Amino acid sequence: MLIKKAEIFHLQMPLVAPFKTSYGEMSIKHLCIVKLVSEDGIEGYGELDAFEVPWYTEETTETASLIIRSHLLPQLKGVDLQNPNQVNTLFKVFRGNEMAKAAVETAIWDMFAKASNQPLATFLGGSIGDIDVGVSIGIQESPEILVNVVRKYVSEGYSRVKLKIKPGSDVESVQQVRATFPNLSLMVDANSGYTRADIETLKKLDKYDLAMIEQPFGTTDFVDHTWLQQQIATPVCLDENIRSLADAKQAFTLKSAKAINLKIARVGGLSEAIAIAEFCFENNMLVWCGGMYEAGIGRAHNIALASRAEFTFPGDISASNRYFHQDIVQNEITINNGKIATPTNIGIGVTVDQPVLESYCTKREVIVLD
Ligand code: OSB
Ligand code: MG
Repeated sequence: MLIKKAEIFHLQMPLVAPFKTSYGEMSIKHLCIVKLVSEDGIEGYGELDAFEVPWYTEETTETASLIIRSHLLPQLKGVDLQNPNQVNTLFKVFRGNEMAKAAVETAIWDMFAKASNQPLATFLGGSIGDIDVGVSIGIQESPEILVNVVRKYVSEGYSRVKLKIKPGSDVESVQQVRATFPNLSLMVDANSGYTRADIETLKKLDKYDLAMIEQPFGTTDFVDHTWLQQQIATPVCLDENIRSLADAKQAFTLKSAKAINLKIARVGGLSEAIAIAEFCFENNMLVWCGGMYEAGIGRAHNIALASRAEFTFPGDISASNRYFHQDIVQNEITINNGKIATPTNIGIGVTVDQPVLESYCTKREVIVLD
């Protein structure tokens, strides 16, 4: 497969509701859609999910789109790809920039799935069917408001709820939600907002039967997470820390975590993501699919990945309408009885709604690879 042309659509999509984490607040999702075309006219789509601001990782929409244009696409020039796994190796010569890499690599997976006439889910080794999904709820104004937001999502059928926490907005919120929903599968995500000095707060959270506590400490720390895991029964889950299979091995060896929130964008694409999922499964570490406030393209890639057998815990894969007034794909992702169905059409299985895409588009680049 020879890639001949790329288009990068820069989008700004207003969110239905602002999303607040320990990092800050987001009310417009910036993203890029990467469309690749092969010499045979096969089209593949990937989504660049770096944020506008470099708070979750170093990458931003601007830096990552520059890396795609100036380094990643030129690296594909003249290469007759035999297998989508080759892309991961080709891109390894460049350091970091995982989200930029994933945007291009996932588009190539879409092309190969289409070329083999298969839905991406089965092409990736997963299956067609329904996947269990959860919801990640941002920090709210008060615990009472939070309880009502949780109630709404539970009534929509989400089978697991994740609460964003930060120092000062944690124990009281968790206590009230747990008191209202004694049997709910509940977890928290600190987005690295805590340090060792917060151990007493973390020990209090340990009393609420949480499925896990995600990324309490620094984004490159493994040692303090090990120290914490030794003192609490709640499994520690790593998100920001895990950028590669090597990071997953390090977390396992050092016993820094019992679970990994796996995001395609954060680990540079689907090849690395599958390798991490396989590693976790073999070593009894829980692995589940995280989210990056994706639009319909990124969401479809997540659903295909989460259809693999390693994914037994509901992912942060919610319906399109929880994020956007209108998604950029014709067949929006919807939730039925707490589940999302894997698309059955070939490739990512969703079709871009071009007028809607263009309505969010602020800039379009065309790159010809010859
Ligand atoms: O930490 O998992 C996170 C969203 C943006 C950046 C980081 C995170 C998140 C989420 C939301 O938790 C997951 C989603 O609904 O897409
Ligand atoms: Mg997280």
